[in-house]
Amino acid sequence: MKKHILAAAALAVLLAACGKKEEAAPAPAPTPVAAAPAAPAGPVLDAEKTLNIYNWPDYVPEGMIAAFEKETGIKVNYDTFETNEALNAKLVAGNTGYDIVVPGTVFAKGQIEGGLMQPLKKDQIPNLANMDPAIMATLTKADPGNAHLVPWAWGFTTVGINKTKVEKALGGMAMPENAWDLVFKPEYTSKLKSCGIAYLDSPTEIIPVALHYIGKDAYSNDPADYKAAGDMLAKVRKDVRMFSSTMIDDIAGGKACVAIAWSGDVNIAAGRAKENGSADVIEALLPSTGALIFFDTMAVTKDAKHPNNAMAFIDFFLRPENAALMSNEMGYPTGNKAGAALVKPEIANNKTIFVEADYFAKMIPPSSFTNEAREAMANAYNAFKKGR
Ligand code: SPD
Repeated sequence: MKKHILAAAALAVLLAACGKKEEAAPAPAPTPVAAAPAAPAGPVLDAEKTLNIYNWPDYVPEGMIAAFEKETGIKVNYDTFETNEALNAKLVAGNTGYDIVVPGTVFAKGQIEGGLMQPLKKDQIPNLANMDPAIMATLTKADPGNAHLVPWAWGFTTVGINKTKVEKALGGMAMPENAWDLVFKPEYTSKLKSCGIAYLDSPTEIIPVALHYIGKDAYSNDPADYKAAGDMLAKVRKDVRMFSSTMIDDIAGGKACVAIAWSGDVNIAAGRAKENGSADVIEALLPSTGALIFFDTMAVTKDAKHPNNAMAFIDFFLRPENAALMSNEMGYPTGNKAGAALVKPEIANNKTIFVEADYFAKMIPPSSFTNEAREAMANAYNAFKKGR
């Protein structure tokens, strides 16, 4: 394009020169050469070429951070945390040293209200335009005006199984209609304990699914409901082999045959088991009463030392090809509409990644808990875990 403009300008000068010779007229004013369009401005970056990111494990495609570093010259320090509780404790303590963190919206709402995050500089994130407006509208419940949060991915908390091992352990007993029975109903857990039942090790992961199972609001803020959930959980406590922070490897490596786990992590475990030579079928189930949706979101901490580098990374991640890569490699759906269009057909058509509309309608959307409720929930969870 630039070449064409310059060529046209040169041609105009040449024609003007030719005309002057033929007509011997007074020299015309020199034809102005069209100015070349300004090169597009690069991203605004901080003087210190560093970016500190704190994210969940197994969530970033291989090579993505290196590609950002190569393009921008920014050195990324990338650390991981296993639970929302762990991230929240760091944020509340302050001076995290992190620029970008990736809380679930269940916690992010309180973190925004507590002034722990800074508003996005949206003019530095043009790729926000690629996001699915429906998802962004959903996020306004946690983040009015979409001022602070940008989705990394979404997914759901569900039951993951090693089908091969579960069928064997059930020994002819049919699979339940509601997959939550596999982890909450003594009739099933008493059989499945032989091949390993694993729960995510976090109060805000287990109590909400337990509440949902007993027919209560998964996001109840009422401690009496946690007591009811605790009573139900107590009946299966002896059958639970582990509370896991390394669920992918625990499923893939055969320590657990059934788990309360995150959808994409079960898909990663399936791939990892295959890579390790296992022929077992591992899958994320879609419980008949619904699974719990979560949104994990990028946010810039209030005391981020490299806020502009953070905005540049967010914009980089929101490029359609990068959002698609996240879904393709990590097995979680992207909330990036332009990116979703580039997802590989085998991922786009996997109903445990991009769930179908009729199942989506059954799923439980995220909400949030008060600080007091979270404390009561942690007490109920710890008592359950200790078997008291
Ligand atoms: N491997 C990535 C796991 C991300 C899980 N985030 C889940 C938050 C659910 N509340």
